[in-house]
Amino acid sequence: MEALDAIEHDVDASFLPVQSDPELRAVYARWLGREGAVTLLMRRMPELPGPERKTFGQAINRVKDKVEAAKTVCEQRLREHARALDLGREPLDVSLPGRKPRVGRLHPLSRMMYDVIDAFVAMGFDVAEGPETDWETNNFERLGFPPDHPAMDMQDTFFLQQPDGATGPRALLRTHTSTVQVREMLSHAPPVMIVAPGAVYRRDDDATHSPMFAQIEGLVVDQGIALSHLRGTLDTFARKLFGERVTTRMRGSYFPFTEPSVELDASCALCGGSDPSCRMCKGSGWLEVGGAGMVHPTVLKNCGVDPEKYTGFAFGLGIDRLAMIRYQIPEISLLYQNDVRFLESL
Ligand code: FA5
Repeated sequence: MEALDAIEHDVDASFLPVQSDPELRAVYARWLGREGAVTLLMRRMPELPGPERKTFGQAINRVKDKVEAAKTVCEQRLREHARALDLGREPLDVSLPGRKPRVGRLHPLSRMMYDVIDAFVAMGFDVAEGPETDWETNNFERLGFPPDHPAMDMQDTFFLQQPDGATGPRALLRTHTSTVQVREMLSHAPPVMIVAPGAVYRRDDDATHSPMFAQIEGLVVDQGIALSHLRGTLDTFARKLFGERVTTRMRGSYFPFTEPSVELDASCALCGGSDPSCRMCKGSGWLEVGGAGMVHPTVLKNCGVDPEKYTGFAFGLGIDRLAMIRYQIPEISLLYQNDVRFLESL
């Protein structure tokens, strides 16, 4: 009974330092586990004579109840403590909207380029490609540029650095996709009917000129090709791209590699020429989209094609300008700044 009294005296205090569930289980086992102090005393009950056994049994039960009660109190204390800790933490606001993954899509210039290619492919054109770095012979000489032409000036064209002591043609960043005309005619006998899209480079920089921009070249060479074929092709193209309302017009112009040469204008897709204050066409009713013409006989000859037998037309359209018309973009640099807010607004 003395041992039991001592236990009863210690039970409450034994649970006080408990801070965790494992500690709780250990203290509980100290009293009521298989080798616990109360359990061991209980095992000795049979040693007692009958009447004493009963009194001792009652005392043991009282101590057991005390241990259980202390355990319950301790559990409650641990739960409250854990909850208080939880509430004290930085709150998790489950009502905040989740972060949506951003959905990517084609850049307006790529969309424009693909649509232009599709329009020509539907008319039967093949797609050809040329390198962005090329020789000045392909970019200028074979296209009939005289050696002193201002376009070949360092101020207009990005030349690649020559290795020391190098002679022969210089390499440059092509200034137009007309290089592909040369490459195509040198590698394929007529008939030729291709478009060649890609990036080109010039020392240009203003609201409608970018140092890097995209063009698409067209070249058709065969027997009996006439200016009327060029006109019909570009008219069909403009209507496919901008709708039935749009027509094209040709203005006389000059390129060393075409004769006659023309500038191609598309009628304004916005006002159709009816609004003198239209911000797209500035009231003229027309927008310049590219250059074109009949391939110069000298160019055919330079590229191994017999000009007595074959004729051809060529055109070069500015993809950026077409995109500016389609999306009504006032400043070409917006297409290259990759401001997602602007791109998403198109
Ligand atoms: C040429 O580049 C000729 N190679 C086009 C050509 C091809 C004529 C075949 C005849 C036969 P031009 O320099 O005008 O021509 O450029 C053609 C188009 O490219 C322009 O109408 C314009 O739409 C676009 N362009 C020219 N420079 C820039 C620039 N810096 N930034 C954006 N677009 C430009």
